[in-house]
Amino acid sequence: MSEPKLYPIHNHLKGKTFFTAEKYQRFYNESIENPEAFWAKEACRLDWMQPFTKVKNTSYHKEDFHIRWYEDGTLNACYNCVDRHLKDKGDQVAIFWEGDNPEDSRTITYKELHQEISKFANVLRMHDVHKGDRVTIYLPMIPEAIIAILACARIGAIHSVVFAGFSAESLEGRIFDCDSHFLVTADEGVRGGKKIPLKKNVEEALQGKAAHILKKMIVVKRTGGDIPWQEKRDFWYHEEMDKVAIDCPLEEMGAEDPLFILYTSGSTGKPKGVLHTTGGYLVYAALTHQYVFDYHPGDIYWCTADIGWVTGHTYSIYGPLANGATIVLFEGVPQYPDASRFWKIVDKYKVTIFYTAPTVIRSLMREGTDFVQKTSRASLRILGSVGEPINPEAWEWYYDNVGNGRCPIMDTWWQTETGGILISALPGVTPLKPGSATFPLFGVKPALVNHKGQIIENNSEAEGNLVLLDSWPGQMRTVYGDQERFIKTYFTDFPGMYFSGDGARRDKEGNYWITGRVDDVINVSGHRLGTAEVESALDAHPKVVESAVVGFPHDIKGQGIYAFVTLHKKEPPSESLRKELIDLVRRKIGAIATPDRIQWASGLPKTRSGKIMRRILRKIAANELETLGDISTLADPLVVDDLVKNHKYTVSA
Ligand code: 6R9
Repeated sequence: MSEPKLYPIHNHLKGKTFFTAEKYQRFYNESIENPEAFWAKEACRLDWMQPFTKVKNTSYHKEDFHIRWYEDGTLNACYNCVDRHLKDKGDQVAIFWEGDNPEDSRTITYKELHQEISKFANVLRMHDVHKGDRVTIYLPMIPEAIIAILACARIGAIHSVVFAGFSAESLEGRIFDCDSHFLVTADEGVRGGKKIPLKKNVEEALQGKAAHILKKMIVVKRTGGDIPWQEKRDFWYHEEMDKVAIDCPLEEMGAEDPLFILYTSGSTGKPKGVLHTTGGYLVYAALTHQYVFDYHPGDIYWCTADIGWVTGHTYSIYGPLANGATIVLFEGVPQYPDASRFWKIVDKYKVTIFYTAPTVIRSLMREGTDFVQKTSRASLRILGSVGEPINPEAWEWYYDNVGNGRCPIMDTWWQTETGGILISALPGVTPLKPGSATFPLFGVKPALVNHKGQIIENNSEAEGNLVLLDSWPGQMRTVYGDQERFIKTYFTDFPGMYFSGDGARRDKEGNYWITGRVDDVINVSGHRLGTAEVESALDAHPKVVESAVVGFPHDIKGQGIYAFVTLHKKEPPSESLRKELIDLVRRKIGAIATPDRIQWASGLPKTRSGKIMRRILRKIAANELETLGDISTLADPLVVDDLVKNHKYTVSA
């Protein structure tokens, strides 16, 4: 591999950022040598009701497995994100909301946000929602989404946000899994000028096993479109908000009380309910938001992630609001009305910190630089990237065109499970290498291990499975309702360590380069999908015998979805069947899971013990037909000839 280009620290940032290289090193060493002292000090950034006396109490060992941070402290996350700012920042804008239509916007101050949250928290209580209850939130990117999330936090209810792009069936599974009696949705969402039938999806979700679980819902009127309605079960947001008082007392929460559940895909079975708790998560969210983005009062901060993903939780809501920031919340898409929309929003609100995903950058790159160049973007200071490895071409385009060569890019590596960023550059500290997430943050101890779980020598060049050797406060605590699955998924392949499921390389300076998932998870436009989920959707079609799904390199999405499908003998493949299968997957999971390619397969390559050899399928999907590797262990090696032949037709289809 050729040496990557190095981007030194910008002169204009020197002396102005929280950290210098020397200070980072000192802090990092302290955090590793004495985590107790480091995390005790850092927790003071929050307001606690009862101060904690214990800081870290964690063990990754099977016999005595536990993860607890600040366990005897109490606090309220909503208080920390809103109430405590009222004294000095009541009139400061908390949210600049920009609608899908450029003419729609709302400005909400901290004082107003506090009132709305308090009222909605009272609405929840009026409907019998209390501490520990699970509330499903299925909302588009409107202020009510943040209001609902923080209202749950205020009364100690556990929110489970379901991405508004997920289908009725995905929603049903998530309501069922966490036994959620209460839901908040909108009549319809609006994105790119199109309406999304949210309430209708909810109705459909309630046709099946979730029907007897969900008792009530609140509906925000966003478009006023026609929707199904059931008296006594469905309530309008605006009507309920008129019935309640403005004051809402806070629930005192233990640091280890659950804050939220967020479902994410793994390599096996149904999505897992990742559970985060209150104290450690919020300390970690606030710290990483402040340091990674060098956040200072006065910054206008915009993270484009949807609230349905973890980035939307930690870096659109909890982190920035805990730090008293002014945030931008955008309802729409980057290409509507045209491909300069993001940069127009940057200019309109004078955004200084901008955080997005590589797939967005690649899709805008395709539209050309004119759309960028016709805007100023002079306000920008720091750029961020998250969700998947950023390829150097996209990095350079982002850096040169969006940031005009003035703004460092923080390539941030983390996961739903980690709660916050673990590996990232820091402004003013790290020279940048396009495509590398660079160095670990404070308290984070990454290592690379071989397949036996042996650590590949520290601090030298290496490649292997990315693990973390010790706990950090933002770490997930369990899979909701399934502690065994939690331990099995993350702490069993390599005992005594947290296994991320990612592979990585470390260069001789110690920079980490994430190479992607090493399990059966694919990353489509920065969103995680388990191949097993897509397969089980395809297999549900009566004409399908079995299927195997793999990722393949995709110019815009990073990875595309390639499905090999075997039909019953008497069923001929057809264009209409291909469409039916695509529709089926969209209906069962959502549009993000749409297969890009479906290849008809007379058989799948299996070992004699019946295991599908995905390695071979990945090669075929990627069109690397010359390097299929050893196929002699297959039960029927001839299957491969057939697949290779058919691949040609699939790609040209
Ligand atoms: C935050 C988020 C996590 C997976 C993760 C990895 C990939 C995220 C990345 C990255 C390379 C980065 N990933 N950030 N890969 N460089 N900067 O995306 O959470 O949806 O749970 O996905 O995304 O593969 O394991 P989540």
